[in-house]
Amino acid sequence: MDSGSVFASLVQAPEDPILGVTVAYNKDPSPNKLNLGVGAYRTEEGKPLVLDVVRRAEQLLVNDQSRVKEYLPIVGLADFNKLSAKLIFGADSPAIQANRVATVQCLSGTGSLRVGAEFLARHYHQLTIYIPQPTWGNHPKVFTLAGLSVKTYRYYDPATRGLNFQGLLEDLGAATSGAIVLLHACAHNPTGVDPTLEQWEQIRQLMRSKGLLPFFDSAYQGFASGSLDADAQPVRMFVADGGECLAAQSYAKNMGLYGERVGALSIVCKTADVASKVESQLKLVIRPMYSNPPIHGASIVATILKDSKMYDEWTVELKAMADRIISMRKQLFDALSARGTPGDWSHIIKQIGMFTFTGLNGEQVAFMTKEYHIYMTSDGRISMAGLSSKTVPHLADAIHSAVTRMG
Ligand code: IK2
Repeated sequence: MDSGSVFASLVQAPEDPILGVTVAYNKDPSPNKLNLGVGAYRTEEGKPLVLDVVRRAEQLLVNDQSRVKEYLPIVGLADFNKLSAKLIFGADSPAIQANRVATVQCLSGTGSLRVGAEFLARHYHQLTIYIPQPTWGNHPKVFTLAGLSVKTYRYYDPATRGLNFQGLLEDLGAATSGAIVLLHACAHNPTGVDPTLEQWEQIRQLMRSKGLLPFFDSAYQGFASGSLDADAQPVRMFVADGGECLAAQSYAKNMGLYGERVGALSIVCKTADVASKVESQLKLVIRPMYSNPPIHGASIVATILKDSKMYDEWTVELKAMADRIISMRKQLFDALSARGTPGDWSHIIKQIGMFTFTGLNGEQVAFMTKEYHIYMTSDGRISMAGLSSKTVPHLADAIHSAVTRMG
């Protein structure tokens, strides 16, 4: 009984649409259950993966007796910040060379987006941010709570299961001049559909001509193509033109550091003087929010990024994760073809990154969960990284059954 509690009038809040899938999965006693909800990498054996290079970096850190547990500065670990900027903007980035980039360590991708949004709400003249339709479910909440006003631009075309490029250009073309635009740097979540480099170039020209401010969300660098440099190309195109932009980076997926909460926010400015002022204001955003960021995850990342041998090892392990996901796409596509499942499933092999946006509707998803114990978000997104050769047939059976019985 909660009567007498000062919180008695509270209503039970719903579970998060993505993380709530894992909560439901954990409660299911079925031995055949499969969690394809949250975007978290699993091995062929269905186990979470800690990269070998991460284990080695941690060992080095533990063995180093000179290391202490003092507070980091408000902006985080200096080495980590420099190396993170290099990772996304490129080692030879003119913006870095000219000290025009302010980088602060934040709590993974989400924290970087939130700090960036709070900064913009305080200091940018336009409070409107355009986000793609659809997008990662947390985006509108992060931006709204930071004080920005969220609008959407067309992105995905359900008919082609590809990019609605015309719609995107029209919506950004009609956007309020100076507005902020959230762009997924690569491996768009949830659709797995990215613009081509030629399309990125058109987006860049349009945005610069209207003075729209790009805010890149880079949660999957290396996961789209398997190459860290190739996946950063869209961001680097925007930096190369000398204009300003923001970028939020996460090491959750590409280094498998999910629970370490390690990421960075960079703001590329026109001059070093402005970048220095921006950094000083970012500190005022961060200090009352969480004071300063945690030390362990950032130390792992810095250890790996500054040692060329460890960096190379990381790229090999990252490519192996990306390749396993690509092979899951092929296996699922082949399994559906073998079953003669009605419909065109070629988008499974065309889409990139961690997710396939299957096109299954909410009813079909609910059926698959009830009858096959397969857990996924109700928008029909499946995390390909949660799949293995052993579980592909079970998923293909479930999709086949859902489509033929509830099509
Ligand atoms: N931005 C995007 C586009 C993301 O996909 C994520 C991670 N989402 O993962 C959960 C899921 O969709 O299944 C983030 C930002 C933030 O990730 P983090 O804060 O873990 O770095």
